[in-house]
Order: sequence, then structure tokens, then C-alpha cells
Amino acid sequence: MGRTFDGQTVDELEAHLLGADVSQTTATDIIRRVQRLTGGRNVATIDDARQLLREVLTEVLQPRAEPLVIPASPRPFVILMVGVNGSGKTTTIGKLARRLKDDGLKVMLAAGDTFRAAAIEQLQVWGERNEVPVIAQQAGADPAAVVFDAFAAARARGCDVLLADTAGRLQNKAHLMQELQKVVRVLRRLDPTAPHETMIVLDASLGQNAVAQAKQFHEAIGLTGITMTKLDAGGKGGVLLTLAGELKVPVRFIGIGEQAADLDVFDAGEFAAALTGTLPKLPTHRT
Ligand SMILES: Nc1nc2c(ncn2[C@@H]2O[C@H](COP(=O)(O)OP(=O)(O)OP(=O)(O)O)[C@@H](O)[C@H]2O)c(=O)[nH]1
Ligand SMILES: [Mg+2]
Repeated sequence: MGRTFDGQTVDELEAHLLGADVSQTTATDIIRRVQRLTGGRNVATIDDARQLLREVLTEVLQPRAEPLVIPASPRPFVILMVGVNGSGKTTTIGKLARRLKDDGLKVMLAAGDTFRAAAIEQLQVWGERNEVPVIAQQAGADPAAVVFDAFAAARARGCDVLLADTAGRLQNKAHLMQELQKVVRVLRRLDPTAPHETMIVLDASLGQNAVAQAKQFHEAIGLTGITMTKLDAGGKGGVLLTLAGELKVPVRFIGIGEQAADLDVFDAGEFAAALTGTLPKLPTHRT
């Protein structure tokens, strides 16, 4: 009465992974690993197949599950948030400010997105909501100058963490990368080890585009962390499997809503379970 892990089941698994924004190459690799786990044995039930898939996904993601830890030094610990427009940078800063403050840390925000006046106001709203100071200048100011001043202010006021917002859209990508590189250069005048975390914010609903984005930012300024947002809004996040293998940058948080509390520490096992749990009832085939 055994049931096989046969060609049809493999196809279903593959379709499921592709539907969860896993790239074809990564999906093929994952299925190969699942098949290797079965060791040629029959898989008795669909739950077994699901369990095997979950194991493999956890194994792929686990090495990237390194939570963000704010060490005792250096202080202020500077976190530079980057990403394309609309990915959720400013919102994630608001959520992170709340989380870090709840941890007892003294937090300051830097309005480094000077491209839009509304961006500065948006950050100020988060500052008020969390009761943390926001260092800002007028729209159109040099973002590097804003972030530099904020770093100096954070130092002077004995802050533990400075969260720096940045623009997501400029005239073109090259200009954006140059602007970010300048922010980094200027920060390093005050502390050669800054920024201490360069976190990209990726919108899960962008699917495979997130891989190219992350690579571009990584090449330009060197990423040390990833936050994936909008996992509550239809994004499946399977793209993290590709990033886990290709970029090797720690995944810190996931965004699961628009409110301050909607930020979770990335957990490889839970994420794998979520990716697997949506698996449709696969047909099993009697031998
Ligand atoms: N559902 C959902 N919405 C989110 C999440 N994170 C951010 N958003 C929403 O996405 C939109 C864009 O977020 P922002 O934080 O303004 O994005 P940004 O990267 O700062 O965008 P720019 O400033 O234009 O570069 C807002 O409407 C947010 O409320 C999330 O995890 N889930
Ligand atoms: Mg923003």
C-alpha cells in the first residue's frame, strides 16, 4: 500500500514552488534535494512529502537566519536602510524604532530621503508615534549632510541606534547608487566602521525582481542585512531561497503589515513552514 513520490508529485511540488516566487533553477535544485532525502524510498503520504520539502527549505534558509543584534559597541550603531521606492524602507524604520525602543535602546531617526518632502514628513510621523527624535533638513538637501549631522547629533545625545532613511528613486539607478555611496563615505569620516548595518528592504510582491535589486545594491554599497516586506499582502517570499544561495546576506526581519508591531524576526523554520503550508493537496499515487 505504499505511495510513490512520483513524476506527478514532483511536478506539483515544482508548480507550488514556482507559484511561491521560487526561481526555476532554485526550484529544480530544491526538488533534487527532496528526492535525495527520500533516498529512493516511497513517500507514504502527502504529509510526508510536505515534511520533506519543509526540511529542505529550512536547510536552505537556516544559514541566513542571523538576527540583528545591536552590540555594546560601537554606539551609536548606525543602520542604513536602502531599497527601491515603495519597498517599505520608511515604514520598516518606524517599526524597527519601536522594537529597539521597546528593547530599552535610545533611538534616533535620520531623514535621509530628501528627494520628496512627503518622505520627511512620513518619517516625522513615525518619530512622533514612537517618541523618538528625527533629524531632518528641508527637501532637496544633501542626504549625506543630513545623515552626517544626524550621526553627530546621535553621538552628542548618547543615542544607541541611528536609523537612516534613504531615497528609493532618483533620476536613475546610477545616481541613486552614487548618492548612497556618498552617504557611506561621509558616515565613515565620523566612524570608519559605519554604517554598522546596511539593510535592504525588499518588497515580497515584486517576486524575482527582488533578486536583481538586491544584487545591484550589494555591488554598489555592500549589504549586511535583508528585510522582506509585504508578506501579508500576497507576497510569498520564495525569492529568499534564491537570495539565500546566491547572496549570502543575513535575513533579519519580515514585514507583515503596515502597523508598528508588524515586524517579525526572520525564522527559517517558520518561513519554510509558511512556504510549505500553502501547498495544495497533492495527489498521491498508489503503487
Ligand atoms: N501590507 C504591507 N504594507 C507595507 C509593509 N511595509 C510597508 N508597507 C506599505 O508600503 C507602502 C510603501 O512603504 P514606504 O515605507 O513608504 O516605502 P519606502 O521604501 O520608504 O518608499 P520610498 O520612500 O518611496 O522610497 C506604504 O503604504 C506602507 O504602508 C508590509 O510589511 N505590509
Ligand atoms: Mg521612504
